[in-house]
Amino acid sequence: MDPNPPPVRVTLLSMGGTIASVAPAPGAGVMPALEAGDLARAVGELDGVEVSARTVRLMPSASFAFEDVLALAHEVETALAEGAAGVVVTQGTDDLEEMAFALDLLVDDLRPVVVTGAMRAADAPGADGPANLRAAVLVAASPQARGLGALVVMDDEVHAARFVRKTHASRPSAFTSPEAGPLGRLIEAEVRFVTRVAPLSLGARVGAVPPVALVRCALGDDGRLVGVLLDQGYRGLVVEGMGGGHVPAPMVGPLEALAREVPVVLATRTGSGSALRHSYGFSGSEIDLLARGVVSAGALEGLKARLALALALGSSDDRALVEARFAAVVAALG
Ligand code: DAS
Repeated sequence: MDPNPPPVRVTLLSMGGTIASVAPAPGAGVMPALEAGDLARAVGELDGVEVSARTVRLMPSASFAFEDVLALAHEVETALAEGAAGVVVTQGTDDLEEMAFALDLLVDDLRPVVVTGAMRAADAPGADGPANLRAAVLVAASPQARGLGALVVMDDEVHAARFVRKTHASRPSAFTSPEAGPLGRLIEAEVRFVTRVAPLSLGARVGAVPPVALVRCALGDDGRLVGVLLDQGYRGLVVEGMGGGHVPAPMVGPLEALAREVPVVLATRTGSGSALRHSYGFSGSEIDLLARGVVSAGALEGLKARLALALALGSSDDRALVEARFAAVVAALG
């Protein structure tokens, strides 16, 4: 065995968010200000790991557009092509679960891509950013983290991008995987996995991503919003139905009309579990909607179903191919 193995190279790509935020003046609201190098310095030395840092964006995650998503995926691929053993992305936590899932679908590589952030600003007492980033670097450098798709590391837990959600507005433990639990944990700076998932990929290059709407249906909804989507330029819709995937009867007509023109996907608004396929037969039930050309999101929750559909639409103009790529992602989640 080599007594002095070369260091494991991890690339840190920073996008802004709370982990990079400080107050510009006493009492002012925090803003993204720290560069990737500042974040890397806060982590300190890690035995056997060499971190190189690059700032890609310095912005709140709520303002990311698909152009930012595709640019980040390109940066990740570049870092891997340059020989990194793994990549860590730091960003705001507001839509971190979406970015992580997009990277899962876009980056086709067995090496770990780990997304992290912070719930407390860099200048706050008990700031969680440095600890989260240190844990994320350890996971990105770990051979055990290979082949698991994109991962999210927060609060010493390792989550699969496909399952993780931000389920609290402010606690450092805001990230959970309601359906599956974390894949692993960090204990005494050691990465320990309790379960594994197979890698996931859209299997296609993605260009310009057209607008896809996400509509959560609610008691008394009459579907008038669905009726205007096409004129507003939307090229797909994910509807989060009640329970197993049910909508009020007046929404059925608008959904069927829209599904004749563009892909319409049915998810559940419950936050966990799968959209049903063959249990209920009333008007507005999942059986009724699927028979009218709506497509099931299966176990994909609304936000992730929207991403998968949007990226699939960005990969082709052929509707059948788009729906096949979307269905393959749904099938991979079981
Ligand atoms: N909510 C902040 C964060 O957790 C802001 C953001 O998402 O950019 O990072």
